[in-house]
Amino acid sequence: MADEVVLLGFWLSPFGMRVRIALDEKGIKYEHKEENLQYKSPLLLKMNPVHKKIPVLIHNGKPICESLVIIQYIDEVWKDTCSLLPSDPYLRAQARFWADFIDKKIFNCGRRTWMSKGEDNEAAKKELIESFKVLEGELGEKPYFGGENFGYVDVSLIPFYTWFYSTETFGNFRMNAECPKLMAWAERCLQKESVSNSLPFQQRVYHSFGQMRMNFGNE
Ligand code: GS8
Repeated sequence: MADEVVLLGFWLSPFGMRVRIALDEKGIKYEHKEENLQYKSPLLLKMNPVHKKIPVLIHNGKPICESLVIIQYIDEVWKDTCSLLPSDPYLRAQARFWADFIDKKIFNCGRRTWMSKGEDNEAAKKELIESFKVLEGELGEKPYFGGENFGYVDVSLIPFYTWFYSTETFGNFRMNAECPKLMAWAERCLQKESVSNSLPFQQRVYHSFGQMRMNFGNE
């Protein structure tokens, strides 16, 4: 029986983009259901009753929640195609460590940078650039975080490329000047169809973030 794969997502979510990229990398056919996060569907509330958040992958009727957990699940279930995580246990642990760093640092500092103003904005921007530089150190001279092949850490980080224009504009800095290696890595990732097909345009994201800033009274 063919697998039934459904993804509950939202176009602006970097976490949903991770799952789309992983599914595309593996060549898995799936149905994407766009959620309205203001009015969550009964299906989302049923499939993720704990956090009530997207993304949720529904595989043959069973839900898997949390983007990093979902990517690991996809990698374990569809093993015959490319591997996203390395097979060596130590390297797997390292890959998980960096994905966790991305969630804790890049997501949080990035959000604070495009959301805030004044002193908060300066502090968030500083921490964001420092975190990007840490990632540049980890990347080193490798084409991808996992080495020669696009893998788990790349999938975890590349959706934040869609935030670059917003963080640069609201944070008043230039990614090219601060983190040239990371920019080159991002351009490399964008050559992959799995990535370019899954990421919305930076300007569209910027427009949405601008509206959120207004709603929070930061404009
Ligand atoms: C984060 C998912 C998330 O924040 C993951 O999957 O990795 N740690 C989780 N989802 C957001 C949309 S993206 O900002 C969401 O569903 N928000 C709805 C809500 O908070 O009500």
